[in-house]
Amino acid sequence: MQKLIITAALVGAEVMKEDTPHLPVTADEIAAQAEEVREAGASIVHLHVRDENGHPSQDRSLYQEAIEKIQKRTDLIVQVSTGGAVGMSPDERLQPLSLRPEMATLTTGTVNFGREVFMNSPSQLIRFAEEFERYGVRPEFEIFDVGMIANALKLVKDGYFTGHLHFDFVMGVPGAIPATAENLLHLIRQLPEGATWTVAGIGRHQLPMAALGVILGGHVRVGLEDNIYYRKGELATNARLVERVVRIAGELERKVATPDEARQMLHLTKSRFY
Ligand code: KMH
Ligand code: ZN
Repeated sequence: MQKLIITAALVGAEVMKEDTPHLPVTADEIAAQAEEVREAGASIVHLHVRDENGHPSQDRSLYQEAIEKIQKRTDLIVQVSTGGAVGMSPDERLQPLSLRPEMATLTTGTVNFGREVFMNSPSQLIRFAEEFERYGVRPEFEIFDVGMIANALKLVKDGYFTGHLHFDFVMGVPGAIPATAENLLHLIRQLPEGATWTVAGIGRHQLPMAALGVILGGHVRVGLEDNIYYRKGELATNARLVERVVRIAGELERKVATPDEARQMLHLTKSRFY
């Protein structure tokens, strides 16, 4: 099996400081936790940012500040979000792409998201794909439901993306694909030869889906964006969530990738802009 790539989703757009004091919201807090998860074994940081009130934002300069601080302290792959928060406009969501980050997420379909709808219409997908092409940013396709894989492969067929393909299965969002082993196997079977995948379980599904990712030869995403608990009733920190995945991988004799090893596996070119 390939070495395990661990992504730390440190912040997200839904969890607030009131939910957990461990959530990093300022650029300094984000960079400090990036350093902690790097030490714990993560090789990618999935990045959202917050404004001065702690609210989700896709502001280009806030991303720039956070990325510069992360890159001063770590060699992590920085993967910015183009998902942002539900209700944000495409223009708002696309802002961090112009920073030419090493990687960015691209959700390839519309999905119910709790009580709301996460909009990614077909015409919007083309607009997003054109912006990825324009800035030369490598995508991680965010797959919240099975049809989104076909949508991603259509963008590939239409020539928007070439080269290595990497997918993240986000499983267990209320309204989207349930986090079960059967569903994970079904998602994996849809992928083209040579593609890589990560699994991100939401809430209490984070731990079992991470274990399945390790066992099945995929990669794993954990972090407070997806789950704030270490176990029932006990709040987690980003570092502890990563440390636990490293321990599971160790018991199963799966080695953990460094950021540079992950770059090779995902065919990325290192980009640092400070
Ligand atoms: N916050 C969700 C609506 C991504 O980062 O690309 C979208 C999301 C996916 O978190
Ligand atoms: Zn995200």
